[in-house]
Amino acid sequence: MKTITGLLAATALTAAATVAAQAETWDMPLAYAATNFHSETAASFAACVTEGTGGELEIVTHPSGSLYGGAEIKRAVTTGQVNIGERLLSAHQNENPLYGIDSIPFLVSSFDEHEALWDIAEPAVSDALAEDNLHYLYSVPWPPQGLYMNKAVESVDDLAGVKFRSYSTATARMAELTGMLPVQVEAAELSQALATGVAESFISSGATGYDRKVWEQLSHFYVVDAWLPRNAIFVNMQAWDGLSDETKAVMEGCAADAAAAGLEASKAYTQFTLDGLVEGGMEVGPASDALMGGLKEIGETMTTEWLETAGEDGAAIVDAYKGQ
Ligand code: PCA
Repeated sequence: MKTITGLLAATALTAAATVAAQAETWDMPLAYAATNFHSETAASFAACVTEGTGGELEIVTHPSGSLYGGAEIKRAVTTGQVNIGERLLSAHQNENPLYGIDSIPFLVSSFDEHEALWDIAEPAVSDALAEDNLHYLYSVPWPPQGLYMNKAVESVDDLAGVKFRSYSTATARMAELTGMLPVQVEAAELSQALATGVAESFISSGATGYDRKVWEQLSHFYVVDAWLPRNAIFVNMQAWDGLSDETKAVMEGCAADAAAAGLEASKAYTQFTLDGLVEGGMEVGPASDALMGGLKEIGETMTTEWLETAGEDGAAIVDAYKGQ
């Protein structure tokens, strides 16, 4: 009798311990504002996983760089300080040129072109992330990138000496080649950088200008469609390997839904935010032929530089895309 009671008690304890060990919470740092479509997509993804696992794995998002700033998120997930996060990949092009495949100037200018390139590039980028101890889950593009200024600009000559906020290797390089003065600033600190005069110009989507209400400091947005960079969501590799097959399947399903919903949200946010810039008082319109010509020339230099650093693997992706 004693033995049976003891056995039952032990079993109950083990069961309780198993439940306790299984119910986990993962913090998920995000760099962008809670109301941005990327953050909203990530919040839906997190809720989907929490619900799909019956609460065994709860994912809690932390937008606006409140847990880790954009620049720290990738390393925090690689090293396991957090198990999951979202990051703009092209900010890490200096670590691996493949992270900048989405920022080769004027290679793609529309969502459809961008998705065609990404379909080809995604497996290689996923492998690159695996080398950095990250399991790639999904990614979502930003709308096409245009030029924000505090004055009218007719040609690249007008850009000389302008203080420029960069967010990636490509944006910094473009600034250098146009004679601007780049300073790397996360979107979460963009309003402050503009208000204090640290920056007076930047390249980004209508989305980020809208999120940060940049009409308070800037006057012009030139539709340049230079590229569409992506935010990727990834999991620390050991954390991923430690999940049950059921949880992995839930995550993959939620990731596929999030990728599709995020793409649609990005498309919808494009015109909505350009309209918002106009409502805020900015002039939104195409760049002059002279400005576009100058930027495209610089884009060719940057394309050559990218191909040189990315080697055969990179060239194969670009060739496959162009050959379609
Ligand atoms: N917004 C992000 C990156 C690209 C974009 O459209 C930013 O400006 O930080």
